[in-house]
Amino acid sequence: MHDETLLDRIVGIVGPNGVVREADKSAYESDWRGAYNGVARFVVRPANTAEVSQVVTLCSEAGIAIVPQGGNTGLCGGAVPDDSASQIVLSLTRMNRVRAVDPDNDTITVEAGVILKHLQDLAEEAGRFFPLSLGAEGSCTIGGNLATNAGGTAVLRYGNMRELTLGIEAVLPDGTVWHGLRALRKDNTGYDLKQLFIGAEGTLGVITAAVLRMFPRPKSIATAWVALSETSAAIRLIRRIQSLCGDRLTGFELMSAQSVEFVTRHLPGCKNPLEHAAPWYALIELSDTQTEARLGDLLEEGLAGAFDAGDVQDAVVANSETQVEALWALREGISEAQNHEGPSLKHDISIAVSQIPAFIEKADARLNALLPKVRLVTYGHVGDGNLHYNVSKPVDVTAEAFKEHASAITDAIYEVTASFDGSISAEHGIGIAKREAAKRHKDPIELGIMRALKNTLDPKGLMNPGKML
Ligand code: FAD
Ligand code: S2G
Ligand code: ZN
Repeated sequence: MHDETLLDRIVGIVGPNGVVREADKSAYESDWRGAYNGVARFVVRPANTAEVSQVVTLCSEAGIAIVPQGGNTGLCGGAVPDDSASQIVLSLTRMNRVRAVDPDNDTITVEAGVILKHLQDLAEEAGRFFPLSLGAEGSCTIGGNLATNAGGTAVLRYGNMRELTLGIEAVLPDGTVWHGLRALRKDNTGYDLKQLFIGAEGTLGVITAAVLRMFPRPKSIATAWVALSETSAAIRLIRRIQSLCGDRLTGFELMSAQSVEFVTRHLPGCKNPLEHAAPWYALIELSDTQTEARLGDLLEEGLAGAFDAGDVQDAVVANSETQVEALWALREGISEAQNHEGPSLKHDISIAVSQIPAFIEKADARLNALLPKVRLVTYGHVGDGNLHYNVSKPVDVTAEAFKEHASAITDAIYEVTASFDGSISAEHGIGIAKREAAKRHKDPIELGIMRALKNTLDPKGLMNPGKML
């Protein structure tokens, strides 16, 4: 179908405001880091599910591929078009309505284009809490959070998007609308179909809305920044705090000295609150629905025990909201700070929590043998067994030379991950970035089942082709 005809047909569905002008397309054609770039035939922004359905039907009949896009903060190149200028980027950002808020059912129903931070605020306005929290929450969307099964810093207590979702509405690759917005906690009538689309990265259909769980709002928190001598101390500390506080432990983030040093070097106002440097740091957060829950005392009791056991070298418990924010800024700033240090390689791996120290030891040894003085920016949601094992080039190595080592470095990290029966993607998905690695490391039977599902739901292969599978 010629561009003019196609454009006329699309404008006939979404109106002139529903198609991004040629001059403004570039923001939709590159990912957050500029690591993945493409050319969209058109960027289409439907306003509602009916328009999504009509555009998808039109594309299905015309054999035109679609790339669903939310906030475009994904880190695996899953939301950008290829460079054929044949694919339509379908941006869900205009679909940002709140369809229902039901505090008594503890659910909220929103459209895919709602920004995560806005959803957190909506839950708060309803006197409730929506726990998903990640560094990109100011621009990532609920549709993208679902499509990548996003995790973030509160998974330890609340789980990732799979656990936070009760129902979804989606447009299938042939344009059919699946009305799955059920607000039921129990529905044992066959396969749990919503879970097919959650984490599918837009390869099985376009998620247009979701029923999400809300939770009692925490009324007190306690946050500590802890200096650790070794990673095994971090694992012992998680269990110590959990034994003392149970599920009031809502966040436990581990950071290497290198990670923290990048942040204090590049992000103005970010300062390590502890006087003496340590090889590792942990950021620990407790929360409770009681206003006077003595969380600070509990945290101090746990840290004192760890100190006596030689696990903790030093610690500070935040004594103000400002200090809590400053500690989280140290943690959330790592991603951005690393960008200031030249080319980096990101690895979002997961292994059993107990294996974290052995993994780090083995992976560090492999990388130092591969490229001496490589800088290891190791941090992440260690309570979930999820490490962001990111690598920055050695100071005295050129970007080009570092790039020549890139695949050997990533292969080595994924081999070590596999030796611990781990996953090459804990929370960011596969996209383009990890497609080849997934072919090597995922169980072939699992890949076969995934391909069978993809061929059944998207026989023409028009939904986000080239991503994930
Ligand atoms: P996009 O990037 O637009 O799309 C991501 C994928 O979902 C693509 O494959 C796209 O095709 C698909 N998609 C998007 N919308 C839809 C839809 N409506 N229907 C079907 N498919 C769709 N992620 C974490 O899990 N945990 C973290 O802690 C975390 N921290 C981050 C920190 C920073 C600073 C940044 C930049 C990113 C971080 N991310 C993290 C990654 C990213 O924010 C998440 O993957 C997020 O869920 C992506 O949402 P998005 O709306 O930007 O999706
Ligand atoms: C985080 C961000 C991704 C990265 O900060 O938790 O998910 O590796 C990560 O920069
Ligand atoms: Zn993360």
